[in-house]
Amino acid sequence: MRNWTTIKQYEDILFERLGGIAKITINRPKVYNAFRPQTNMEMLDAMAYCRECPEIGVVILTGAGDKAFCSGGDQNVKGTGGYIDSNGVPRLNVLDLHKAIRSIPKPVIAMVNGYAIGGGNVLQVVCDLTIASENARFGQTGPKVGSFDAGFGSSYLARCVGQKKAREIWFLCRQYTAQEAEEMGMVNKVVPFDRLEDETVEWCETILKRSPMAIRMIKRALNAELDGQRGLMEFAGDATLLYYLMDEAQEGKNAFLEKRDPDFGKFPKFP
Ligand code: S0N
Repeated sequence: MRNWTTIKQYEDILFERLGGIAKITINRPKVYNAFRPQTNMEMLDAMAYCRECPEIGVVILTGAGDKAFCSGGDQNVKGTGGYIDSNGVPRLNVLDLHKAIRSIPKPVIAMVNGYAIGGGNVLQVVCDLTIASENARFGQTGPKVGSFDAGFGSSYLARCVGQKKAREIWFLCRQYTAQEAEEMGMVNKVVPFDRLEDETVEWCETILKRSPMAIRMIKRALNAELDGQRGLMEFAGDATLLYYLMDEAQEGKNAFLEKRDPDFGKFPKFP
């Protein structure tokens, strides 16, 4: 057992860290870690913390217990127009979580400890990497239970497993074993359940030894291809960040503050 420290208390999730690793655990085992609007709001809050905290370099997303990673939207609160939260407002705010996972410039690893079904499967698909235990089961249920995800749950799934397989997953709503999920490219690695956390932490520790800027740029590049103008904007934003780190950009600012013409001539003009 590792000594995780609680970062913040929530009702639906656990939020902990171990050095540079943050772990967000959906903690609703009675409903197989299905999410309600509040669950997503809490995960968004935790993701915002992970983004802002300079010591955190990688985020693990998992579910409590040994039955489920996440079984998608909580069917008990599914109403007309979305999942109904405590003030009666229908929401589909898991989509905001998908955007946060894509956008955070740090790797997010799904640690799949059981069923990843419906919106739960979409959640692991959206993560940068997936490590699953042998008991994990994957699948979409939308066309069976009256929902669908035409966002990353379709387009990015197809990038991972191919168009034909993605159509099979959505049209037939079957379940797939962890091994099948690995073979089709939806999972990076499958390990015995009692190895799951150790294996995931080892992957995190390896990532933490790598260059954070290089990781950030490669995540942006891999996202940009699918994310259109938004992906390009985030990639471009990081190009600006790199430029701001250069003496050349400092010269422009310094010249303005010193009320003189900038001397950009001294900077190299690379081929
Ligand atoms: C996970 C399954 C396969 C497990 O089956 P098993 O082992 O037979 O256990 P059960 O007895 O069925 O379940 C155990 C207990 O857990 C409760 N429960 C399970 N899943 C849910 C759930 N999603 N909501 C509420 N409760 C759940 C059971 O009721 C049971 O409780 P008790 O013991 O009290 O009876 C099996 O449980 C299963 O198939 N679950 C349902 C999976 C599902 O269909 N999920 C919803 C799919 N839809 C979405 O997720 C939509 C998501 C969404 O919001 C969205 C919207 C727009 C764009 C994108 C998305 C998106 O997809 O992300």
